[in-house]
Amino acid sequence: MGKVVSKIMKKLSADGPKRILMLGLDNAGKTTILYRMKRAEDFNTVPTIGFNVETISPCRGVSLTVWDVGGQDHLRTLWHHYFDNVDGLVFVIDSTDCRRLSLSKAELNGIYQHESMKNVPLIIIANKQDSKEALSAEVLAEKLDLIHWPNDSYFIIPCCALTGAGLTDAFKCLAKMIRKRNKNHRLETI
Ligand SMILES: Nc1nc2c(ncn2[C@@H]2O[C@H](COP(=O)(O)OP(=O)(O)OP(=O)(O)O)[C@@H](O)[C@H]2O)c(=O)[nH]1
Ligand SMILES: [Mg+2]
Repeated sequence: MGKVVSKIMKKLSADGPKRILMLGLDNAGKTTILYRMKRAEDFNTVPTIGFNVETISPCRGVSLTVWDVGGQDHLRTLWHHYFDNVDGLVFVIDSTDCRRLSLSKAELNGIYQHESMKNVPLIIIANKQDSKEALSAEVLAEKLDLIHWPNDSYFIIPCCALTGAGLTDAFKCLAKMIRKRNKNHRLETI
């Protein structure tokens, strides 16, 4: 069993870093997450025009190249240009932004309407949990109608990008989902 797992890990790292897309409305905290995961010392974010890209290693053997794309209204129409060869999606929600939850839901559903994004493993980061107004991951899951998504197709994880709480777990979970998907895919093609 151990041998099999290590073989898969080797194969994955041999394949090179996995391509991760990180999307979500403007001000959700995507760039803060990226640089917190990169363990940058001091950083201030400004609204992203275009994208930022960094490679992180949340767990041994798997590198993730994370594309953080700007989420302002006029930039969201460009998201589809990033949809090819995506191994995993991180969708970030500002858990205090109740007013725009239905917009987040529509954007998330819209992403999965694209053929190339169907079946891409999804992690939803319920960010800004340090704030008193933050909705819990359970409430967010309900408001985003995640109950209609297949059970093992996503995880929603409460995080705080300012402190980093929850972030490593979120990316590790995504790496695991990608590993599982690739393994199943390999078995199907045998
Ligand atoms: N309280 C709190 N504020 C956060 C957290 N994460 C990010 N922020 C703040 O939210 C604001 C927006 O963060 P960004 O990381 O720039 O947001 P973004 O999603 O990259 O936004 P766009 O680039 O416009 O798409 C900044 O002022 C961050 O300091 C968090 O976990 N808690
Ligand atoms: Mg940004």
